Amino acid sequence: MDLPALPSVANLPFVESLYYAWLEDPSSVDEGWRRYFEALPGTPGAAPAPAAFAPRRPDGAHAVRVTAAPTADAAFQSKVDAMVEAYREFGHLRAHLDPLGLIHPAERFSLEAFGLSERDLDRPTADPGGRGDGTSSAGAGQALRDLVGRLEETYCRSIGVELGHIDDRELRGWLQQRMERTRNRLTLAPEVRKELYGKILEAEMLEQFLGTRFLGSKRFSIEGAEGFVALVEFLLDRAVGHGIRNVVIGMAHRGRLNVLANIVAKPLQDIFAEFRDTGIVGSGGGDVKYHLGYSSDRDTPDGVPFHVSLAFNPSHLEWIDTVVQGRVRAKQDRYRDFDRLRSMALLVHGDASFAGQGIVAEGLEMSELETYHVGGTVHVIVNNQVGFTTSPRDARSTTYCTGPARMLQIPIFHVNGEDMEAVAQAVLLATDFRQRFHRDAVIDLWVYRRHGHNEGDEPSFTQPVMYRAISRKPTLRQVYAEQLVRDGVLGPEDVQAMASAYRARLEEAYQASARIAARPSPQTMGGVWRGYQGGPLGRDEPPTGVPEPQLREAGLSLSQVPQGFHVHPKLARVLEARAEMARGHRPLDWGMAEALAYATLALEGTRVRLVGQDTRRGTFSHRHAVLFDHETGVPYTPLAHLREGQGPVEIRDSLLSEAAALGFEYGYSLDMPEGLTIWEAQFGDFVNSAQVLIDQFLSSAEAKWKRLSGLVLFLPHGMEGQGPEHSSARLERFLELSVDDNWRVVNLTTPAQIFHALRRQVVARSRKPLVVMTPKSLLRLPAAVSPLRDLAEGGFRPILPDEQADPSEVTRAVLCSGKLYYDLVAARETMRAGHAALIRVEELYPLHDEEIRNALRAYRPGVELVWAQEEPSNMGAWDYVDLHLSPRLPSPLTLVARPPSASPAVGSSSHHRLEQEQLVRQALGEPASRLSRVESRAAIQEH
Ligand SMILES: Cc1ncc(C[n+]2csc(CCOP(=O)(O)OP(=O)(O)O)c2C)c(N)n1
Ligand SMILES: [Mg+2]
Repeated sequence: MDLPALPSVANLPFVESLYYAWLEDPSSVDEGWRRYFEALPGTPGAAPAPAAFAPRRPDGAHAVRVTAAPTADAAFQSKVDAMVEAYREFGHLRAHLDPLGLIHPAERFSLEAFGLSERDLDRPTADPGGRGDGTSSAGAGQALRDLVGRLEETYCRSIGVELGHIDDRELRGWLQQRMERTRNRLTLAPEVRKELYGKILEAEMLEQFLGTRFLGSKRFSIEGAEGFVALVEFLLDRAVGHGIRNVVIGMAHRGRLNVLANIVAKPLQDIFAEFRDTGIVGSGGGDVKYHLGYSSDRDTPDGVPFHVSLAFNPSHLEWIDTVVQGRVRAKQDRYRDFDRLRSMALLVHGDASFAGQGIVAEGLEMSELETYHVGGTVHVIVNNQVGFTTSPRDARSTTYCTGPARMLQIPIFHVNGEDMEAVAQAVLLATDFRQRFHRDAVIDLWVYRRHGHNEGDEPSFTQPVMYRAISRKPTLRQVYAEQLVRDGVLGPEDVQAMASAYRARLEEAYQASARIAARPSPQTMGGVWRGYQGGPLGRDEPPTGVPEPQLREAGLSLSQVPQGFHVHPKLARVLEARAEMARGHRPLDWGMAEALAYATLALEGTRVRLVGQDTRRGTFSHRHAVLFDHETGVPYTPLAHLREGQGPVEIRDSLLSEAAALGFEYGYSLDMPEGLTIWEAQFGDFVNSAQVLIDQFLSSAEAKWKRLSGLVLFLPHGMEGQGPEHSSARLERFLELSVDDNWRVVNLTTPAQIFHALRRQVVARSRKPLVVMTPKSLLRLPAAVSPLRDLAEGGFRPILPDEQADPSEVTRAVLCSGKLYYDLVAARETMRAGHAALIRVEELYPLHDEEIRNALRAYRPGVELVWAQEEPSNMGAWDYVDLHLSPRLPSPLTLVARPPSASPAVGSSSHHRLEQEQLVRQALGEPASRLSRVESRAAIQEH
């Protein structure tokens, strides 16, 4: 008999009862259980005094621990055990975390609560670590009094640790042991204390310098949390010790300037020059100084450079999180760091943001998924106990601001930000935990905010009590200096000398900044970005065709599976069709052309990463990029097995998130310019869940931060009678944001076009995001196919002129984009409307007006011009086309569209069909019939 399930928290009582039954009479339990118990260490056959069962699963999932049947001493010990567990689980409530002393720790545990009393204090306790399960080390054989003292120190001093939510015993055991052995205290060497003090000093002095020299300028001071800068420094040192060679820091406003200057070594004079704000900003407009990123190399003992980047960020606080993680994943992939131990993300959060912004929870949920794994992220919350003017009681429902992190099997260290030894211990535990278990860890740094939210803000309007306490507090620099002098680490003259030296640096940089005439431009085109370009896009299309023999070979490998693989019967036909397409016996559909784009790029060595909801199969079942053995369920990705040495191909399903998921892929594209990185929405309608990524990053990163991205967005779009929420990717919004060649927006009609558009993303030297309105019904439309030849020749075609219409008959030229074209072609056929030419605008941005005019030259002058779209007239491309294309056409452009509407589509599919028929008739210039919800109006020609 197989075991019903491995022991887990859920079935522990059941397993224990079986165990005792087995001890009494081995034959009373099933054979499977018998074998299991017999195999346990220390329990050979006969009944031993059971200690504990070591964790049996390599992943450390729940192991069983069974204690002996109670005796007099055992009864005492079990009370002690209960007390130990209480300290481990609830000790954090009693920790002294608040440097302001306004939040009072909970009452001390009473011995009586555990059935113990003062009289027991000198009784020896058993070593909880002696159980052999490696889960405890609270102290060997010590008296209860000493044990309580040790637990108080470990769990209730300046570090409160949350472990109660971790049900994986290996993780818990490791953490407990690390903390209990050391009493959660780290003795720092004098040089380290001095180094930490140096950072605290720099943090405070920089803020004060900025505050006096640039009075009233916003800088989102870190004062009150100066220990944070020392924490980051200590963490980076620790990271170097672990062999980490890349850290990407993501953080919002608070303390960014300090991290820029004192951690990533952005030259002080450049920062000051930005404060002086003289001169005109360069192209794009740039961004405020506290949003800019910077990176630099640090020296390491082994001479291998250690690269630290602070990512740029928009004001939107936590939205940078998964962008940073995506960057780290790309670095890990590039350097083949598959253990994900040499590059690390450090995310710095605000207390209010961490609790309030849902993207945090999305990001945490991603952390253990193979698609998004980065080997664990260290999170630091600069918990100044306020968000702008909002107090914690209005900012969250959870006990701590770290509440969302409790869903993961990771430790949360709450630490008093004024106890530097405790801060260092928390950093040590967090980084060691990350390196050891490849999981996230959270440090909640309890500090305060010395001033208002920004420097012009008066905080005592809303937090009078807190600010009275703050005004009485000496700075951490003062407190720590006194401590170090008291401990003989520094002399008073050293303290003075360190301050003078930094003041001199500040002064010198300030003078130098006066000589900087132009605002420094961000340096972003180095490293892996060398050779790529942003700025204006040429209108010449690079050749992206691939010779037919190569297409054929790639196509045939796509239709093959390994020996013994059981293909789903329905997919066998799909694979056969693909083979026929590859042989040129049948034209290519969209799915095949898309797959060939990936395959040919991979064969050229390009890395391909495509992630989205249900992307492996494809929402519309067109892709089947990953096949599942019909018998075993084992997946197989033909694209990843084209030949030795090909570029890696990752096609993965995302978690059900748009915001965090898109952020991650965007981040990936920032560090993988040579790859093809694609994020796919389930339906384009859902992309607005990630609107911040579109507005703040994709469309404007080049303008603000000079950071390029070649990310592709697949957004299924088209009116197909599926109702208001399954019709529109809001093309109009992308077009509204289109300017200065900031990206490309396409709405394609043929398989060859997606093939070339995807290849162009890699083949071209320019890197711009590509927004693709992808098809739904076209995936299966027999007319929407391309011959293999079209993939072999030429490149992407922004405009597809009408190759069927007889120019001499044409009196009306209909410009359109996307799937409506096929409806128009079919109607033209049935209605014998040969007078209408159909010109497809495949790339809407950048606009190819010259090519459109060229296409129109085939027809007689004065031909009637129509823009036809299936979207309501207040949506789709019309406003954009009217504004940017109409003035560049030889005659007025008339609109045919659905009438303006608050929602993108009707909720009835038959109503949709009627509307569509009507729309098509009108576009072709046929009289409208009864039902006229379709709008036709002339655009006002401006010239
Ligand atoms: C998405 C978003 N909403 C609101 C704001 C405005 N805002 C900026 S900082 C802030 C408070 C943040 O508090 P917290 O996370 O605790 O960070 P702190 O400023 O205290 O360091 C708010 C509400 C913003 N920048 N972005
Ligand atoms: Mg805050």
